[in-house]
Amino acid sequence: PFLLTLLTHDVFISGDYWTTFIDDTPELFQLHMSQNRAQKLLHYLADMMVNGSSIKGQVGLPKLLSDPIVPVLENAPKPTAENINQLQGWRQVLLAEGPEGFAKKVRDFKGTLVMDTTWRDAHQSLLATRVRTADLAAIAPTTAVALNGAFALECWGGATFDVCMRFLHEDPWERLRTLRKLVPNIPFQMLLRGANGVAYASLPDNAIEHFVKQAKENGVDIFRVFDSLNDIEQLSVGVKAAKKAGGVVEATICYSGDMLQKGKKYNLDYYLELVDEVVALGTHILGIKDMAGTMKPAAAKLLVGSIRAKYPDLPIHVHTHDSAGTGVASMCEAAKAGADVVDCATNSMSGMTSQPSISALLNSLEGEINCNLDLSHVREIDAYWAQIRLLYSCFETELKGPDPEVYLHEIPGGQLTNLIFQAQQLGLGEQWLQTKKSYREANYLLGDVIKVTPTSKVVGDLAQFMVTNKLSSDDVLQLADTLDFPASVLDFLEGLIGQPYGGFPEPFRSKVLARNKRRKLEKRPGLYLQPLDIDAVRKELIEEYSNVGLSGKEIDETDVAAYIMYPQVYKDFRAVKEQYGDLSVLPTRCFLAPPPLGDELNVVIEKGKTLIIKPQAVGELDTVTGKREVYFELNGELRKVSVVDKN
Ligand code: 3PY
Ligand code: ZN
Repeated sequence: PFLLTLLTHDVFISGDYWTTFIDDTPELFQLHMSQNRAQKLLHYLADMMVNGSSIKGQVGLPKLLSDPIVPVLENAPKPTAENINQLQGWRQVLLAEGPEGFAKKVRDFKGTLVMDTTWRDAHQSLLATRVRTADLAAIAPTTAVALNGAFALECWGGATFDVCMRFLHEDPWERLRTLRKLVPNIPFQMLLRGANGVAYASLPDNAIEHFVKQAKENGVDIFRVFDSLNDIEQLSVGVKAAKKAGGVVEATICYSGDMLQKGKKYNLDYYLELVDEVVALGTHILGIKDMAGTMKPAAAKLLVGSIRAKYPDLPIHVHTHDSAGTGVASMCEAAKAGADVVDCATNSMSGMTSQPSISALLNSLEGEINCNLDLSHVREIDAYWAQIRLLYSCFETELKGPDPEVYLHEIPGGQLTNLIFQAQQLGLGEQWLQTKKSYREANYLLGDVIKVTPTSKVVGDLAQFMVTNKLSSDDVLQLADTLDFPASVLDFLEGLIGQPYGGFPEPFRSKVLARNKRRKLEKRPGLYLQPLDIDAVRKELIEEYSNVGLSGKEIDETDVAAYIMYPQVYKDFRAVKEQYGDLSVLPTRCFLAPPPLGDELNVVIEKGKTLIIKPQAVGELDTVTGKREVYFELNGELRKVSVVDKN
């Protein structure tokens, strides 16, 4: 219909159309754009109706068949933009006082504040990071009201950046901007992997600086910066970038193993010395990151208490995972020992490999420590997350209870879920038991390293290599100069992830590197990288994408940063966008699963523009073309899309 309208339009027929036509008749082009967008969305739905969902890691269909309902808070202002803009949360303190003043006020607060990790770590740990922006945005205004007293919402960084583009076909920057507008009162925290940014390996320092600057400008307030080896040189790259961007810096030490056990490499002395180095970097807040959940309550008390005694003015923020089931107890001990902030997740997204439950923590501390939150509001917003958990049930791992073996294998929460998921997919219970055992052995083969992204991947890859090839620890040592180790193991041994505490394992390292003709880096990897020519990257992207199709968006600095972090993922993301348009507008149930025939979907493609889509029928297979026609009603008109049947 567009072409016909266009061809019969007077101006077009007169021939004098090219430069002025778009300006003078914007309604025609807008119509074309919406029709084009609608057609692309129909294509996505049709493809799913014929071929099923193609989202990686998805097993089965969502258990929630309707759109989730946002609860109404009792005894609270309505979550309108006007009301929310009047709220005075910790973000207002930050905006008024700046990072130093903010940190001081946090330290001066009489009680322990809470950071809610639901929007990042909780779904990264439980649902393979698959929660979409639309589902976060829907609860954001109510959260702004309910959690006004929270220290922060962790909502970005870690795996969310990569997964957003790669599997959800969404722009992570758009997520950040969207949420920021909806929540002006609670600080946003992101997880930054030090010199790796949000990637898995070091980037040139100027690329990290550029990325962090965009993150700050688009809505991140607090940067939790860690390094997977607690390598202070690596850590300082992220710390400097966050400071330069004007963010609150939370330089973080990673806690590994159970320091209460005698003879452990990572003991109290190790952590206290590390804290001295972190403090010397000039951090605003100290983070303690217990990514595997191996920090027992007594360890939390000892570690936090010792740091508190040494640094009375330093704000301390503690993070854990509940894999062993002791998360609430550990956070309570941390709070009592002087932590200023502890991490929790909304109840329906807590426990096991995620953070401890927020209500459990608040109830445990009730009467003793003020956490600045209203328990009933915390409970009320969780009703939403109970539905979200069902909506994303197709990414669940069957975890039935705490795993005390975490004290032995020390697998970080998110990775534990992934590894169990993989073993479940293969249906091999025996294999899972073996993986846990090999993971433990792999850790010691590599020198007992801190395990968190990306070192956790190195240990995991070596463990899976050992399981697949039926190798014991002794076999690996003896055959070190004959085995073809996974690439990540070679990268680690080369020094591409940084320098481990206590050095690399020898003679294992030398043997493996010699066989693979790899270097031995003695300094942080960034020092071997040339600064990135960011202007050249920008130019390249503008040439490639600026004018792609009518849905092409102008390249901005966040695209440049995304491309630098994940070049191929960014390109694939643009290609999907070109093919299907902006998929983030689809409700999750029909993003993840084909809509039932006769269903009515209301899809808001932009403010004031809603598409009413009714899937009508799927046609017979055309054996010549291998395609099927799929029929829809779109805003009352019949539409047909033809897709290849891949089955
Ligand atoms: C990440 O780096 O994604 C993590 O969550 C580390 O714990
Ligand atoms: Zn975590």
